[in-house]
Amino acid sequence: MTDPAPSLAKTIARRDFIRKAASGTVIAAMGGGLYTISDHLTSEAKAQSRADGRARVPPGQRVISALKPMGGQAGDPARSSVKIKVHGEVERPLELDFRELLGMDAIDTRADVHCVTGWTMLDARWKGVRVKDLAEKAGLKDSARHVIFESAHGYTANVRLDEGLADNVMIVWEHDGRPLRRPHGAPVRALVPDLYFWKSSKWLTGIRFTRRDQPGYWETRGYSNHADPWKEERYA
Ligand SMILES: Nc1nc2c(c(=O)[nH]1)N[C@H]1C(S)=C(S)[C@@H](COP(=O)(O)O)O[C@H]1N2
Ligand SMILES: [Mo]
Repeated sequence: MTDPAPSLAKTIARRDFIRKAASGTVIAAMGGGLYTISDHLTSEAKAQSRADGRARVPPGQRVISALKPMGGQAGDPARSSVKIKVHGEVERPLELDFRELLGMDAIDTRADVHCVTGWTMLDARWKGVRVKDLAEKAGLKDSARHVIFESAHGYTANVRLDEGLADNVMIVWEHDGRPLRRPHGAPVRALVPDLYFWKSSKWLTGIRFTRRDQPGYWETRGYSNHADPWKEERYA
């Protein structure tokens, strides 16, 4: 999918969003950005369902106009220092630099994401590779049961293996046709769209497959171990 004028398309989309947002709109300026939460668009999207039959908007969520940077301790921003480890329960552990990632078949796709604080971003565009393909390349062992995303400064997020190998689970380096920005996890982050967004580790350094579950940063701080937005698994 190539977008001839991503910034223009984005401007139009933003204008359209704000026009349609009409009443019931909250404008919040944060980190220099403008985020519009729309009750109107939320109810519009709530009437939709996904291909898998689930509601387009999980319960308790409201639609926002752009990804909101939610913070965290950033890692090294240089693409030249990227080394993504794929390790643990695999036959052939990998250490992929940025060139090697680009050499794989990249996927350009759209996915909705859901933050536990209550915002949902619809149709966010992402480019990267599937965790499933990385697992296959590394020779995933039958003993693997969980996926642990590892990030700079010790942040981790745990995902059940079957959910980590879903088609829409990726590691990504572009958002909306542009290199991921640093607050959003550049150079490379995880993307697990169907679980609350804290599972999508930013500033990614590794993917570890394990036999045993290993609750991560937020999971050991009172948040749900599973984090299914449709079941509102927010807190443990
Ligand atoms: N390494 C790392 N990844 C992280 C976090 C973090 O603090 N550190 N925060 C998580 C949380 S709580 C959320 S909601 C999303 C926010 O992503 P965004 O800032 O791109 O919106 O990133 C997740 N990934
Ligand atoms: Mo979050």
